[in-house]
Amino acid sequence: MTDHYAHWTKQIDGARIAHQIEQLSEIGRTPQGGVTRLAFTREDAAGRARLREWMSAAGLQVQRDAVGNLIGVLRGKNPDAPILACGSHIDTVVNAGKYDGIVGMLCAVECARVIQANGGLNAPLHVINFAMEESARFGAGYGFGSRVMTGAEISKQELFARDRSKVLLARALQELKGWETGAKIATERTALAAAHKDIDASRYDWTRVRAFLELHIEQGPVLERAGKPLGIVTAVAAPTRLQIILNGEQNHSGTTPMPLRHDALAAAAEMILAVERLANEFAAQRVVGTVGMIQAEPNVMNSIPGRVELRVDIRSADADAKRACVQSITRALEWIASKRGIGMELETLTDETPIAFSDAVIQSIERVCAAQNLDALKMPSGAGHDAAHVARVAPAGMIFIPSRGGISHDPREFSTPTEITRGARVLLGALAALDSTNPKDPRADSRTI
Ligand code: HGY
Ligand code: MN
Ligand code: MN
Repeated sequence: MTDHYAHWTKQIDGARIAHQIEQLSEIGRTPQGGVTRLAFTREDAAGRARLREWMSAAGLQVQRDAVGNLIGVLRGKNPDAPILACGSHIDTVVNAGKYDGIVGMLCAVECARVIQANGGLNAPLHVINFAMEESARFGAGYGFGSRVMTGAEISKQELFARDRSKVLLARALQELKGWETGAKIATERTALAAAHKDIDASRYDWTRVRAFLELHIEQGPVLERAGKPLGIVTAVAAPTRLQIILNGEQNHSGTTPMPLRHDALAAAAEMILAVERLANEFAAQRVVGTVGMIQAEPNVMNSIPGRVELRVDIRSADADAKRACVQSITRALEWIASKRGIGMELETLTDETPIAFSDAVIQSIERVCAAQNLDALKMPSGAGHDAAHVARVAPAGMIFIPSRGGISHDPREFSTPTEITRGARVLLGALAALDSTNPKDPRADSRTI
């Protein structure tokens, strides 16, 4: 198969991308060698400032929407042609690796640089850095910036979410905006109204977009175990996230006989094991269940814990299996709470539907992989990505590169410069292929499962 775009893709400068990854990873470096650049913090602002410099240097006209999404624009030869878009995120979880989101974002900028150096595409190119992709700071749904851009409802409960320092999400949004634009920072009291106004102002018109592509590290072991150099993502698992508050009875740990106890932490322990057991029962449908957060009060050695808060993350690309598993888990938690005489408040923080990517975009990526003699594997994504939110409103697709040992959200996260450069070349090839006027319009078939 002829690689019509080889003259472009060989201009991808892998060394530049590798250098930028290292530079970005210095911002928010942790003692363990990881990176913590939580969304809307000073570290995030510093990382975004560095990214903006690279986007401008690549020839992109960078705009910032009111919630902080950065949109770099490269004019096309035909300004009225449907837009091609690509991008990812650069905010991180706590003590993260240096590749999650960052690889896709920097490779998108490098593609823009090569495209600009070669006179541009027929279509306008939009390179997007989505704000707050990670839910690590405020613990609700992931992909805040992409949900805002794609018109998803942002609940008051999410805007009122607080981080560990009790900062309101709505206020953190205003702080970043104040640092980056000089706008007056809203007070906590006025932050909610200001946030709603900024959200409404940040809806992006995806009807102008022909296709959106995101390159990302796999964050799992599938490609490495299959010995494949690349993944073409078919679907993205979606999370259902629960907040569980357990109200037992705080008491003296030395004087309270065992039969008289209502120990909220012991109940939580039984519930955590129930989540693991029941998720395992749906493992064949690739359901996963995790209790990643726990807070016990008063959290001292000689008091029986009276109150515990848990956060549960249940995911699958199979909507029916996920629903059945969530129902089983909910019943099990209710039974445990009742058996132990513990009060339980269960709140659904987010309940998203898995999505399938556009067949036309998947086929474009497949053709590019074949032209570049790459044996790619079609696979679902267990992790959530901004592209999953975009796929609800426009034809979208994703390209994966392998993660060493399948590790992610950890300082050991690693992909080689060769794998990263290979991913950038496929991303560039797919943008060029989608730019030509002849393929079937990808808008025809985006759908959810
Ligand atoms: O949670 C996720 O799947 C992603 O890392 N935001
Ligand atoms: Mn992540
Ligand atoms: Mn990511």
